[in-house]
Amino acid sequence: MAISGLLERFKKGLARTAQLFNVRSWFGRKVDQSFLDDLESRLIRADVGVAATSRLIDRVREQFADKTADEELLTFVKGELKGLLEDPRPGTLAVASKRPSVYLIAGVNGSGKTTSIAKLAQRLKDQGNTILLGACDTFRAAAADQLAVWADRAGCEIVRGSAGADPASVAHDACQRALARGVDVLIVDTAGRLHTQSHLMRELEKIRAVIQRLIPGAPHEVLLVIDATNGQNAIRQAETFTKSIGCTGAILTKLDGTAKGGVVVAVLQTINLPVKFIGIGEGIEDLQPFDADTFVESLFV
Ligand SMILES: Nc1nc2c(ncn2[C@@H]2O[C@H](COP(=O)(O)OP(=O)(O)OP(=O)(O)O)[C@@H](O)[C@H]2O)c(=O)[nH]1
Ligand SMILES: [Mg+2]
Repeated sequence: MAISGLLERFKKGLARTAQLFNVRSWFGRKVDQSFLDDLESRLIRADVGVAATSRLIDRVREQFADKTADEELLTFVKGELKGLLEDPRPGTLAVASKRPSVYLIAGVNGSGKTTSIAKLAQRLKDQGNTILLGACDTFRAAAADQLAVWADRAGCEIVRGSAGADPASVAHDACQRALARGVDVLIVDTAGRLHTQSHLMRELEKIRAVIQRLIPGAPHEVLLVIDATNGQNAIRQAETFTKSIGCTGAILTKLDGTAKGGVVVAVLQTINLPVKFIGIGEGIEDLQPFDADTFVESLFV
């Protein structure tokens, strides 16, 4: 996608958070305590997180105290936010040296796992990969059906078990099928679970262990799907998931439905998880690779 097209898509998806960052309306104001309080409250409401917010406010105070807010201040704030989002790890998905690359997807109920998998499958297929989906959400009968509809649309195969089957056994079958078919990518869907449900967290660890045993080096990514509308609560959930199954990255969904887009900063700063993709709408095109520059630019319109 052309850069300007991507920026437009980000802008549209992030419009609700951007409302909080309408800095141009502050141009001409004196950078005094009331200005800093205002900026601070906006950053907090956008769920940037307390630690990152107070650091940013201190930096603005140092540089701009008693000056007049202008384009220079805007550039400074953008630069600081980009700095907070800087990450040496690649924003792209790890690719196995030997097929298949396996991506395990986890997260709390309704966070957007299955639809994000559909969007991801379509994206990877469009890039020329063959894809197999593993429907390890055997908790709800409808879950595998939902994934099957998406698999059909994207034209990829799916491995599913009977309702109530052991999800790890479905993961086992999916890995074997992926190896037998020589597909490029296996994406494994799992049932939503609360981070506090320890037996369900253990089930996830078992799925992971099965994948690891059958395919050396796998899973190549363990992606935590986080509903951005949960803001700071999502951070606490993410910490537990990361401890339990060693997440390698996050997919932050539903950014279009919230003003809490700053949670991207918190995910990176608090749980040190790179944001690989963001969901900015319900359409198949609305899962986009995260790009810190484009993200920050779209918050200041
Ligand atoms: N607006 C918006 N809606 C989204 C986004 N991602 C997912 N959704 C919606 O969120 C709802 C739940 O999505 P699912 O993919 O079923 O969530 P899930 O995590 O698989 O749910 P469980 O399997 O029940 O835990 C659906 O209505 C999706 O369309 C997004 O980026 N933006
Ligand atoms: Mg699901």
